[in-house]
Amino acid sequence: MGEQTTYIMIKPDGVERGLTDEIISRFQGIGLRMVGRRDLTPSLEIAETHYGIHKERPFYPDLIEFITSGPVVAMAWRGEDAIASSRKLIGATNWEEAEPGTIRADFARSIDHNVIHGSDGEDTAAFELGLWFPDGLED
Ligand code: IDP
Ligand code: MG
Repeated sequence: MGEQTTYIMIKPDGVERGLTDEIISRFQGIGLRMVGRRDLTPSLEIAETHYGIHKERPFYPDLIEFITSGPVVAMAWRGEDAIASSRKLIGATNWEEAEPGTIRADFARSIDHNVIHGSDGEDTAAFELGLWFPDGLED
């Protein structure tokens, strides 16, 4: 599989509920290392670029409003099979369908406020890392 870097973001609900340290320790627990972190409230522009793929979906306006509503923790995590193993750790989009022990099963309480984002493939990871970390990542 090889080493990959993926884009992970703790959404405003996760930050507000004080879940940042717990979530970071879960990523460390699957053997990944953090190679970038920015704490910021996303601008409308970065939010719309990040979620542009969902522009035609009915939930898009609420999604943009939510993701720009407060601070997020934008992170880059690197390691063996980082993209798929992160998605597995995060769990399904709908928390009611997420595997027990995943971050969303444990903490999310609605499909729209589901605590965390993770890139879903190599192309989206590259796109999202470039968007949120325009100055690059640590080695
Ligand atoms: P993902 O975050 O698991 O990759 P996506 O399908 O890429 O899920 O959707 C992006 C985000 O949009 C979700 O994490 C969730 O916050 C929101 N979302 C997705 N589907 C719905 C829906 O049916 N209703 C409300 N919000 C949704
Ligand atoms: Mg997605």
